[in-house]
Amino acid sequence: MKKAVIIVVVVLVLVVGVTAYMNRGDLAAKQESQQDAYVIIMSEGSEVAKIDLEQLQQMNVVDVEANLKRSGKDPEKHVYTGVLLKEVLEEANVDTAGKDTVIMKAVDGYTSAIGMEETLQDDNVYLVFKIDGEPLGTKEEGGSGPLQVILAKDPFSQRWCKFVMEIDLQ
Ligand SMILES: Nc1nc2c(c(=O)[nH]1)N[C@H]1C(S)=C(S)[C@@H](COP(=O)(O)O)O[C@H]1N2
Ligand SMILES: [Mo]
Repeated sequence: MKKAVIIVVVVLVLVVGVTAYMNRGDLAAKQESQQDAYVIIMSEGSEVAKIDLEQLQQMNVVDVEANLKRSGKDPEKHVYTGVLLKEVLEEANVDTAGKDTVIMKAVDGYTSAIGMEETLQDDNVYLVFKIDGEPLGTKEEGGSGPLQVILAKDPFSQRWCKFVMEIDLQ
């Protein structure tokens, strides 16, 4: 009986240790994605591209006006600077055929989803890096970047993804 208890305790300690060790890697990767300002593009669970701020700045960069609607506050109009997500996917040679959802994951654990149809619209979903002409700033700096996904046509902004880290096509 005593032996069984010891075995259980040892197994639990190992599980906790291994989980902590694995999360440590995750955490390092998260911090790196924010420091180096890049987003990983996944397609059905595997990485297909990695886009950093420098590459993004070489693409078709545009200014877009959008409403930031925070809960309990009046909508605020801001000008965001970035690239249409559709064009980012094209530039990165990511195949969108047969995919119907775009899942975005952020460094704070926030996840939001947008339909592929919306994503393929010409003036709606953007991967942005500036607000009103200034860098978005990181989470630590009280910002919403370095990279963020916005939906310009959405009157609410809860599906926007601040501190975006991963974009997963499914
Ligand atoms: N990563 C991340 N993105 C996010 C959120 C969040 O908590 N984390 N909140 C969402 C909500 S509810 C809103 S209204 C907008 C603006 O959030 P803010 O008021 O925190 O700036 O961002 C959206 N995107
Ligand atoms: Mo919100």
